[in-house]
Order: sequence, then structure tokens, then C-alpha cells
Amino acid sequence: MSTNTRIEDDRLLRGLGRFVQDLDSPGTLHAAFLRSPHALARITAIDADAARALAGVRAVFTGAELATLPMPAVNPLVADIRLPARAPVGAGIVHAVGEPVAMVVAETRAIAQSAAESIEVDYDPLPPCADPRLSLQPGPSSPSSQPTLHLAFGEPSPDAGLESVEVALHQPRVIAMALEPRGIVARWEDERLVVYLPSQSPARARQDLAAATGLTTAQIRVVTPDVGGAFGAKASVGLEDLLVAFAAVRLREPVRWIASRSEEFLAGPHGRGAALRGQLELAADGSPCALRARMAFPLGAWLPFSASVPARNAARILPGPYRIARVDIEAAAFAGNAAPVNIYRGAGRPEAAMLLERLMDEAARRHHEDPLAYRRRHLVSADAMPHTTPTGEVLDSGDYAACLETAADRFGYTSARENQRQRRAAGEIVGIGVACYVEPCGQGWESARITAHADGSFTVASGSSAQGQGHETTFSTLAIEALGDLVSPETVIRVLQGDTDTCPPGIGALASRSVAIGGSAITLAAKRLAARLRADPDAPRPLTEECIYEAPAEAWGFGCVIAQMRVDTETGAPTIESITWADDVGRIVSPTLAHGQLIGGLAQGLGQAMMERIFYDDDGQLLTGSLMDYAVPRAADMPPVQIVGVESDAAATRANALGAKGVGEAGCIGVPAALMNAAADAVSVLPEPDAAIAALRFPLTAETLWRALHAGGHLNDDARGAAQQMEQE
Ligand code: SMO
Repeated sequence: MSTNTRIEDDRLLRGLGRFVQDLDSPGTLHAAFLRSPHALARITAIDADAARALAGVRAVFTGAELATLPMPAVNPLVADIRLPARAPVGAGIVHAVGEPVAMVVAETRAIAQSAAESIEVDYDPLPPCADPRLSLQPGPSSPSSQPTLHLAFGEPSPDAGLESVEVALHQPRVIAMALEPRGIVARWEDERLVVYLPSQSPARARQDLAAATGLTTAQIRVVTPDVGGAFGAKASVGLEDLLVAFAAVRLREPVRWIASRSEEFLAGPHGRGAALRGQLELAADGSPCALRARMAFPLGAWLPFSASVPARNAARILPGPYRIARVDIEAAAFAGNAAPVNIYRGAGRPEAAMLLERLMDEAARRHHEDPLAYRRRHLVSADAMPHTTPTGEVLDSGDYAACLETAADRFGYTSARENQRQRRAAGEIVGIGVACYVEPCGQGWESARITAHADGSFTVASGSSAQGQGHETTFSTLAIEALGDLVSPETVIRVLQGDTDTCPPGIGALASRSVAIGGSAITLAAKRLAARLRADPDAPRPLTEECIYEAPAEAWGFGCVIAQMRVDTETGAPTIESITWADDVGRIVSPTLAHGQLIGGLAQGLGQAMMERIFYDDDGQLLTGSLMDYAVPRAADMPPVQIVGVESDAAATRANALGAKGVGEAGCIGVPAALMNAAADAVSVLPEPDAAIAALRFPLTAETLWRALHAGGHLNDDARGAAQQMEQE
């Protein structure tokens, strides 16, 4: 893409950003929540008299007022979803630590908070189940509660006698650590509800807010100003958003709530948390011929709109980029007494990649074949595209083997293996991990509207809204390209997004779809506008073209990550020595922004693999409620990284008009699997490699790796005795 037209996209860097938190006009009331200290309890009494009597308190809402608040629907993407009863707030029972029990609206945040704290609640605690016990043992999945949704692909294929490899893994719950926590400002203005919300999907939010408040969508305007990161956690409205909007409508006053970091940990949507079990049947030559997968996903106590997406994605994505003819896949999701789980950067894709990539490694190890060579042999080949997988998905395009080769070349794979042999001979524990993955990039439609103004400027409006991805740059770049000679370096191009009044309705920024689908809509609308302007240069302005672009298919990105990790033999401390990653992104619109998405996703994937874990104890109490207890990667934690954006033949995909594939989630998909495989490769030289590998789990902390070293019989008997003692404690 070559253009000299300057795009004014440095607003945020110049401190001119405007976030929901910045919207604090005089007279705005503040909401605060009293949250449950119990994971499961009956409420026997609530006394809010003291709170109501406090000066500055305008309203206190408990079960009596909130019991009738209707809950919006959950995405019906999965037909047979069975919802757990979503009991209204404070109405007799609480289902998770942190669940709102009462809401106070007051003149200041401090008053609202002290009033909430003064509410007295009598609880009758019940035995909770934070996340259903998701069995990783062989045999049928045996969680302790009925699944809320259940998906199956393929047929059970008990080919007794065939050789097979198995893996069992548990992904910890994690949390999207957006710089900006969730928040909302809801104002009643001119008989309408105007809601400022950091949303990935303003149109969806408007529908959900309408369902909860009883207003029509026309009576609601959702405005999404600048957003400081979302990663799936802002894709669906939260319970607090619905309650604050309800309060604004009831009181006919502006009400605001900004989550504290603690509230995010307690009650914000979490991600991941699945238990994964898989078996790969191998032909005599080692080729994978059948995949069996059993996956159990936690949902928590309250279902956001996209709650069913991770389970559905994980199930449909298997068997990923490989030729595996038969599958028998089951994914189930279970409610529990914990914070809700929603989509989180990757949303089921990382789970599928993790399971499959561990299996591919184990198959290669069983047959003493190099894991990269083994993968190369079984990838779907370029001339087989488009390829229909056994779950009915269509991999649209790509040269997977070439992409893998690019990663191997840049990494220096052959010499790295030689170097590894020498270091191993010298007693080092060092591993090289390979992971391939596919990244489906959204289905359905997105909208665009482009207007030529009398002063020569243009306005581009999209139904997709940004949370820091830089849509202003990408969207205006696409418009400039389509308008061609109708723009000059002086032409002003404005980008509108995130406002249901000024933008056409859309699906939003999720599932790595903004450029592929939203960008296609902009390109088509701009081309139509350009054609009209060229046909009639004197056409009266403003002149507008709109496009609702429906993607005929889903674009599937592909990538290959190779990571090298050293494990300290004494302490288990890991050092990620390098990561090389080739990602087929189809057509690239903005190389800088594509790179930013890739490196950001890599950092998040690295966080999940190496340090992040939300932890509930057996009573359903959250033990990781702050950044003192929950580690996220910082700049110094980033390893040396080489990223190669492989710009494959855009014409090869007919999945969208641009030939673009998503990049947003890729880092979270491939990187954790590659790091796990690097750790597994590292400990595979120990006297008991199976035991060492089985001891690996996320996050790969020094302690985890130290335990794996001991399980693998690396250290002397004294040290092993100490390790066993520690296991018992
Ligand atoms: S997890 Mo994404 O925002 O679809």
C-alpha cells in the first residue's frame, strides 16, 4: 500500500484521547456495588436503611427492585444451548464471589461506596463449585454438573489395535488485563438513554441494553469513545452495565460506574479455563489418522452474550491445519460459582491449537521424527485449497508448508537443533517448540458509509469500533486507496466509529474481523462513491454511499511459531531465548499496525503460558484478586522476537473483498502452544520423560518446571526426596 496522504492518527499520543472515565460532567451520580463475599449462599435478610439514610445517597437497589430486570439473550450461535437460570440480582441467592447484591447511587463515588459497605446482609452459605471438576482422566468426561451446552462432531471411532498418543491439559483461567477497566456513563437525555460504553460492539450493546431496560433500540444511543484495550472482555455487556443503565432510566439522572481493578478481577469476565483431553490415532508410518477430543469449558455464574463461543470455536477448529481424516470431538461448557467467562483473545482457537500441537509433538516423539518435519508432512497442502475439514469448516487459502518453511529458515532451525545437541551434551536443559495453528477470522457482515463533502473532505463511518487497534489509520488507508486520484495529500479524511447514532449498525471489532470484513465494506463503499464522483464530478454534495458487506466465507489465517527455552537445572527458572513466528495474514493494509497486533498478541500469549493464572480455592474464594497476586508480562519479560508477516496471494482467498486475514488473535493462539512444546522438548531428555512432560502445566513458572525436572528424574536422590516432600504438602 503506498500513499503519501497523511493520516492524523496520533491523537492518543498527544493526550487528546477521551475515554469513558474522562466523562464526568457536573451532576453525574455514581454507582457502587455491594458484592457477595460467598460463592454460593442464600440471602436471608438485607438491611439497607443505614445506606438509604446517608447524606448524598439517591437510591439503593436490592433484590426487590432488581428482581424484574430482564436479562438479554445469549448468542444463539449454538443451537442447543441450555442456560442456567440467571437469577436476578440480590433476589434471594448469590452464585459467585463478587456478584452484585445491591447497587447504591449517590452524589459521589466515595459516598456510594461507603453506603454500599453499610448495607447489612445475612447469608446462609451453601457448598459451591467454583469451576466444575473437569476430569482429565481417561473415560467419559465426568464434570460434577450438567453441561450447559454440548457440541459434537464426527463419530466415535474405537479402532482398537491402532497405535495412539494421548495428552491431557488444563488451561488456567486468566483475565484480559486492559489498561482501561470496564465502565459506563448512562444519561437520560431528551427522553432517550445515551450510554457511553467502552464496547467492542456498540450495536449489540444497544440491543442488550434495550432488552434490560424495556426501551426500544431507537430510544438508546450507545457511544464508544476511545477505549484502552478490550481483548474480548468488552465484547459483551456486563451485568453492571445493565444495572447502571437501569438506574439511569429509573432515576432519569446521569449515572456512572468505573470498575476498580479489584472489581475486574472479582467480577469482570475471565477467559480460558478449559480442561482438554485428546487422543491421536497413528497409522503404521506414524501419520495421524483419527483425532478424539474431549473439552470441558467453564462458564461461571453469569453468561455474557458470547459465552458459548470458546467451546464452539475449539470444537469446530480441530483438527486445525492438518490432514486428519476422522474426528470424534466433544466440547461441553459448564456453569459454576465463579466469575463469568467470556471470549478472550483467541476464544477457543488457543485451546484447539494447544491440544492438537501437543498431540502432534507426542506423535512425532513416538516415531522419533523431528516435530517440524512431522508437521510439514501432514499439513494441508496449498494445492488442496480450499479444504473442507472433517468438522465442515472450509480452510479457504494459504501455503501452510511455505509459511512453516519461512519460520524454520528465519529461526535457523537446522543449526539450532545442532546447537541444542551440543548444549544437551554439556548438561543444559534446553528445548525447541514448534506450533502451527489456524485462525478463522469472523463470519457474517459489517457495514460502512462514506460521504464526500462540499469542502473536499470525506467521512468514513464503520459499524466496527476500535479499542486501540488504530482503525482510523487502516480505514482511512483503505478509503484513500479506493478513492485514488480523488484524494490528494491535503485531503481530510475523518473516521467515525463507535456511535449508534452516527454510524451504520454493525457487528463490531471481534473475532479478528475488523479489517477483513469491515475493511471490505469500506473498500466497496468507497469504490462506489468514487465511480459516482468520476461519472459526475459536479454531483451535489454531501454525497453518500453505504455498503453492508456480507463475507461469502470465513478467511483462515495460518501461522507457525518456533520458540526456544532454557530451563535452569537448579531452580527450574525458564529463559525464553527466542521466538520466531511466521503468520500468513493475507493482504496487509498497514504493516505497522499488523505488526503491533502480532507483537501484542504474542505478549498476551506469553503471559498466559508463563505467568498468568486466576485461582479460586475450594470455597470459591478468589485468591488472585489484585496485581500483587496475578502476574502479567512487562516489557522486560519479552524475549528476542522475530515476526514475519507472510503476505500471501490476496487473490487466493475469496473469503472477503480485500483478501485480508485477521491478525488480532494470532499471538494468543500459536505462542502458548509453542512455549509448552519447548518446555516439553526441554525435559524430554530426562530419564523419565513421560512423567516430566505430564508435570508441565500453565503457567510455566520456575516452580512448575522445577517439579517437572524432578518428576523426570533429573536430579539426585536427595533433591528428589525434597521434591516428593513438597508434592505432599
Ligand atoms: S476474543 Mo475477540 O474480542 O473475538
